[in-house]
Amino acid sequence: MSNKRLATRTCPLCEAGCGLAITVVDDEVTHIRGDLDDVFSKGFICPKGSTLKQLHYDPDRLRMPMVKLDGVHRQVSWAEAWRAVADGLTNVINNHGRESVGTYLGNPGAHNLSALIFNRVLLQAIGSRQRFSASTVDQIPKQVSSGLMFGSVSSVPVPDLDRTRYLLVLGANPYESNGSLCTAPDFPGRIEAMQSRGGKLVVVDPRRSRTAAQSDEWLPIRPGTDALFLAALANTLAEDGLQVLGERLGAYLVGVDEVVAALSPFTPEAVATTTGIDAQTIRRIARELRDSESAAVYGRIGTCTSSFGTTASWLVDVVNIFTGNLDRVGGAMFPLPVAGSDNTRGTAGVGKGFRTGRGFSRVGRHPEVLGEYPAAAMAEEIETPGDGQIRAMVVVGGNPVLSTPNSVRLAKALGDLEFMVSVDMYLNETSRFADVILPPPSQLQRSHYDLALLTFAVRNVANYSEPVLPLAPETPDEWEILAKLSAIAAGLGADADVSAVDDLALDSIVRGATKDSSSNVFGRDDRELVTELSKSGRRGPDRILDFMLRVGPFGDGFGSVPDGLTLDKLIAAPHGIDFGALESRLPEVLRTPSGKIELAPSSLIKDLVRLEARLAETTEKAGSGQMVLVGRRHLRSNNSWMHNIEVLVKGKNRCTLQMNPDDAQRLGVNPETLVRVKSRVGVVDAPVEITDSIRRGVVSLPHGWGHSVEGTQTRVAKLHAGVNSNVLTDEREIDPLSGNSVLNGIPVVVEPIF
Ligand SMILES: Nc1nc2c(c(=O)[nH]1)N[C@H]1C(S)=C(S)[C@@H](COP(=O)(O)OP(=O)(O)OC[C@H]3O[C@@H](n4cnc5c(=O)[nH]c(N)nc54)[C@H](O)[C@@H]3O)O[C@H]1N2
Ligand SMILES: Nc1nc2c(c(=O)[nH]1)N[C@H]1C(S)=C(S)[C@@H](COP(=O)(O)OP(=O)(O)OC[C@H]3O[C@@H](n4cnc5c(=O)[nH]c(N)nc54)[C@H](O)[C@@H]3O)O[C@H]1N2
Ligand code: SF4
Ligand SMILES: [Mo]
Repeated sequence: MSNKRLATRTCPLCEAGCGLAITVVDDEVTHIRGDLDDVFSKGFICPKGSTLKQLHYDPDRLRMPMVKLDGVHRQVSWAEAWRAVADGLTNVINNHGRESVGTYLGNPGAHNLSALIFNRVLLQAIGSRQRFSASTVDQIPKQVSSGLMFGSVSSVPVPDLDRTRYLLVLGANPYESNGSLCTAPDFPGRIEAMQSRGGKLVVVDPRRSRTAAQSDEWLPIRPGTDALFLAALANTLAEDGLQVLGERLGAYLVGVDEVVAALSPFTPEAVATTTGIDAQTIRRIARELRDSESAAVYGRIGTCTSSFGTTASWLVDVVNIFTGNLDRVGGAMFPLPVAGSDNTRGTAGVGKGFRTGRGFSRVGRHPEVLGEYPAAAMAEEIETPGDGQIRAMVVVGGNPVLSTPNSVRLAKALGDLEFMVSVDMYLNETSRFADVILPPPSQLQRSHYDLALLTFAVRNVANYSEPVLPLAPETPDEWEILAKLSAIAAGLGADADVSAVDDLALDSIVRGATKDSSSNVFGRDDRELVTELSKSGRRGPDRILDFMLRVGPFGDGFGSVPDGLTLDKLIAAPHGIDFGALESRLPEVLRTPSGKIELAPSSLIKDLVRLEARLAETTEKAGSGQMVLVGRRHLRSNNSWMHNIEVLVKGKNRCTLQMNPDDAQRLGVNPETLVRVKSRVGVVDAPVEITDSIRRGVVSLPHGWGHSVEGTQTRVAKLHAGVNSNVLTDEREIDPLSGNSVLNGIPVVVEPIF
């Protein structure tokens, strides 16, 4: 008799967090579909969701560690791998000190409960300031602007998608990406529902993306100029008079007059030429936003990965405020995360605030931001001799060789390290440089809770997934890998006990909460709470999650809140628990020293001077091969690492350089030929795709491709290699306020290849 069961779990591949219903027969996954009963996604999935099965069974996915000997990776036992890590790391630390160990934490860590809890432990154990992550090629500008304005880097207002009547989207393409910093399974369906109830979608994007194609109005902006467009929207609103702020928002704001004054140069007329959007349109959009029953402005990758990433992110919320839409139904709202958010801890309404620059990187003198330095500075920190030079790297779930700027330089630098360890399930473009690769179990063999992404959800929901398949015998879970690495970095050796690391991690979290006078366990005996938590037999992130749920805003407070949430209760609800639509959180959500929304942080006001200078520059030079490069995402792709799944890569080549027909004609480029693209830092040859869905003067190449390098073990991806767009992006170009890389709006020259 075969043993058939149905399991549910949240898809960990992108931020939408869809519920999956997984059929398992005798511990073999036979089928994955959308979970119709999931409280949030209600059956929706994209083509990637069902490929967790293919990912699990992918023969190239590493099941055992690898150690590199004489340039070749070979499979070893876990014991041997741990000895190699202990030797390698200890040597570097003993010879060069802790600062010589760098870390890079990649994107999948934001979708992974083990990493979300134990990466922090690892960073502490390593004890180096040389910390880098995918945050600085992504969302850190929004976190900085939120930190400065609202006092917490996780207080990112999200569009109240299900109730809004007007959505202005800048530099995001949720029809392909399924949304980001706005957790909303079936984002497209929610947009269409808004349109059916009479709402309007406006998309600002140099490309007529799938989202732009669905919009009621598409504004093909010049790359890199969103901050100017947003400044002009705010300028128009201020000029018309800000009565709309009224008492509701007015009472919580400081710095209104200062912002209004600083925005005065940015009239719609002043920005029209540079942005490519005429003054009349800018004024009209500003007034539509203000006069709509409700409206939200939402900016993502296109606004963040620009030289004015932080300023644009701030201006998004300035416009949300100037139209009266912050923190109200149908506007831009603050979620109330069920677990783990720093805006549900500490005194409500006031806090220490946020600052950057508590230290500077060694070579480029980049300010520290959220405890890290720009990923773009990683190569120089490895190459440049002197005290604190990076000699060893620990990479957890990241592929910076494909995802960070000037990849050629970074790849060379990684090759020159004394020691490198990757925690990764593939031998790929980055992990091929690792002396030791430690593979985590597959996505189906671990528990899950979207601790990070539910912080940005358009409804307050909680959903826990138990592992669908068991771990192979003698195989560590990812948290055990991270805990062991931590112990080794702390000098405890290859045989160190991971449960001691786990206990310490839990103890420090519990102690913190019992000392927080606003916590529902304030003043309780921390030993007693730890004992209570441990009764379940849970270890690692599950035990810590239980604690986070119980001290969260819906938690049981270990008995102090009858009917409150615990992990047991969440497990008993396999389709998740919906705590309802977003509700107003001002002023309680604030953690600024003033207890107000800081509308005019000095660093942002100062950056407007730099922004004004941008008005004088032109991005496109007519009559030459000079173009600006932007990226794009495709529904069937996930950054750099799902290209080894045949069903996702088969069919026509998607790694093409999109170009407008007028530019193609001007440059003598013929359809379906190869073109050469050159930037300050590199050159790639890519097949051209001539399409009128892109603005003149702009070309687009997706990132995450370029799988033809030597020494990897990704057989399918190699057959669909594509080219690496980050060979072209420039590591010198960063947003000075956040350290984020400029990945869009790269000056390039495009030439036909004859
Ligand atoms: N299928 C799929 N889904 C994903 C991912 C994936 O790789 N594939 N990655 C996930 C990750 S890590 C993230 S961060 C999110 C990102 O989610 P999104 O922010 O939605 O990312 P993109 O789809 O890259 O959309 C960015 C858009 O910005 C446009 N753009 C480029 N430059 C500019 C500019 O200067 N101004 C404006 N206004 N627009 C510009 C591009 O043309 C593109 O359409 O997606 C997540 N979801
Ligand atoms: N030009 C350009 N570059 C970009 C972007 C862009 O829009 N344009 N987007 C940027 C963005 S938004 C992001 S988020 C970054 C992503 O940058 P990275 O995080 O550096 O790269 P990923 O492609 O996500 O690679 C993830 C790695 O983790 C491994 N992995 C997958 N799951 C797990 C897991 O559960 N545990 C562990 N330990 N490893 C795992 C994969 O095998 C892969 O090697 O790329 C950025 N780069
Ligand atoms: S949209 Fe994202 S979370 Fe949903 S199935 Fe696709 S990859 Fe998974
Ligand atoms: Mo990302």
